[in-house]
Amino acid sequence: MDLTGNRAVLDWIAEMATMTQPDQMVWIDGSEAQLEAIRAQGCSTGEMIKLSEEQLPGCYLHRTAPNDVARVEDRTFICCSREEDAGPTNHWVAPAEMYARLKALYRGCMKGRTMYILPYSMGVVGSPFAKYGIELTDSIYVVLSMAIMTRTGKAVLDALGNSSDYVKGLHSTAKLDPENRYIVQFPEDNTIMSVNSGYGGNVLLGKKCFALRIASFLGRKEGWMAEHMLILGIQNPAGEVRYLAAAFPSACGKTNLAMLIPPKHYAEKGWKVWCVGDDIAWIRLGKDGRLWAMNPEYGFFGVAPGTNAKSNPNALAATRKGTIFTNVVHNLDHNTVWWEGLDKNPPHNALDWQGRPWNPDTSTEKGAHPNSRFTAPAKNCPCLSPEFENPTGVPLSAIVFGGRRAKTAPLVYQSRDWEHGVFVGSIMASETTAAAAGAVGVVRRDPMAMLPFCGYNMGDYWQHWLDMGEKITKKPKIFNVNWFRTDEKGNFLWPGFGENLRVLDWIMKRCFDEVGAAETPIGYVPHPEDIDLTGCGVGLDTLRGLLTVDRELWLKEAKGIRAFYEKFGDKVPTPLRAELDALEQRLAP
Ligand code: OXD
Ligand code: MN
Repeated sequence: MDLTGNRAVLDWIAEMATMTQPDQMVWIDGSEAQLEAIRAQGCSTGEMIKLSEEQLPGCYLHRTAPNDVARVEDRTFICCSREEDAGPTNHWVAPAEMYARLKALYRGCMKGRTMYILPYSMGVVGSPFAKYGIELTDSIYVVLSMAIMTRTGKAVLDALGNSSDYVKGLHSTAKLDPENRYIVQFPEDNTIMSVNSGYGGNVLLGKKCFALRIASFLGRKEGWMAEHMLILGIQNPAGEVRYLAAAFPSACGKTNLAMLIPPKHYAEKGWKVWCVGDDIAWIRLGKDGRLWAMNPEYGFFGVAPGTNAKSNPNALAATRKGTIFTNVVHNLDHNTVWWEGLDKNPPHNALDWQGRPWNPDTSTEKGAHPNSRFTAPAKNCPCLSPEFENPTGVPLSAIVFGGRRAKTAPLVYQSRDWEHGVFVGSIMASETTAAAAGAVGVVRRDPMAMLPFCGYNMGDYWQHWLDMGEKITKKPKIFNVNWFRTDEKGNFLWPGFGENLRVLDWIMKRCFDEVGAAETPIGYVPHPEDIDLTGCGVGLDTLRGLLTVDRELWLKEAKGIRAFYEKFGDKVPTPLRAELDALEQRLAP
């Protein structure tokens, strides 16, 4: 029986079913009983493996095809009518041509399969900030993962009513053919089409496809922002909680920062840190003139390797129940999971991420895929903010950008004002590490960490940031952090992890005019004595070194920025070009 009488919804589903020809269609109502039946169904085919109910209650293991283990940026498209609206950093094909290409791939692809109809909400159902989507999929893994990552079920359809304001998503694993894998956003049609993949980032359509690519497009149109940012609440000993949102490129410790554990010295004084979100922030202008951020998701899709009781005990705790693990090691003795960096006791009776016998002593390959993942309910996280379900989100005092730079960026600096802050976000960059394929130390620009996620021209996106700035009367202050400065031998100078709270403490004090700063050509840096170093093992001299701004390096950096901006031609907003000129002038000897 249909779960809605909404004509627009029913007509679209009928059209998709005519194209894909599923054997049967199942509406996901969001009930635990239905999800449990689907889990059992997944286990009966081997798609899901039930893990030890004693050690990992309600947890499952899933494996993707070996050729399908990550997001595929070269097969991800923004299909709007005009190519220039997608911009030079997105792949583009004219919508009609792409629809035709996809139609050929979808035709009959669900024969012999079930089409699941999954209504979901990004944000609290019924909130004025929430947006709704329906994902049609032939994958049980997708249904069960979306039920963790989003608020799912009939309540969403009830809230949608007869409105046609929802995002249409069609996903099929089809033949898992990498040559015909497509992740396509049609922002002008509120439509997402994903085919030939089963990997989370490509198929959990609420996440990157909707909550960033489509939502960033909608945000520009409607006057709000969809950002690739964590949201964090920092509670000081007075009990006051101040919030920030932060964007980092991958491999910069974003999830760890989102669930930071205060160092002993801070914990003893009564500091607490609350996670509102680990990946995506929808940010709106409140009636009070402040920016308000909410996390549209309901779970965490985190990288497993390296997650352990020391690096991120909160993330680990979140994975101890109701979690789906993908592409990790299966410990056959205990029917549990393991990954590199979990602990020093790899299982000896085990299967690797591809389901092959694996022995840590003799296998030359890693047991878990480096991009193996967990899909965990946010509610499991011990430091989840009490404001997580607040329909309007939390007020932002600071916006933080970051990257991995060995020498150039200081530990922290504050932008001069909003426009300069937008400039700082637009020049975000990380140096490649040995962990990724390719040359080490190459600077990759990733403005606002949105390069693969901006649903329109990046130049227009920067302009949107500037336009928002015009409207915000109580602007958050904008900062840049770099936890990764090294000495001559390549050793990290800053301990990172929980100790980063010392920097966030300074950032918050700046936002409330509680501390001074020193002006440099790139912005304001702390007076070293204003960062509390008690018990972190870093001396004042090292901190001084961490805060230096090397003019030569920055002049070189400015050249790199100029070359990067060239890509966007006259789409680069004039105020950002002016910021670059002004930076060069301030750096001039
Ligand atoms: C993610 C990503 O998976 O940014 O969150 O790639
Ligand atoms: Mn992300």
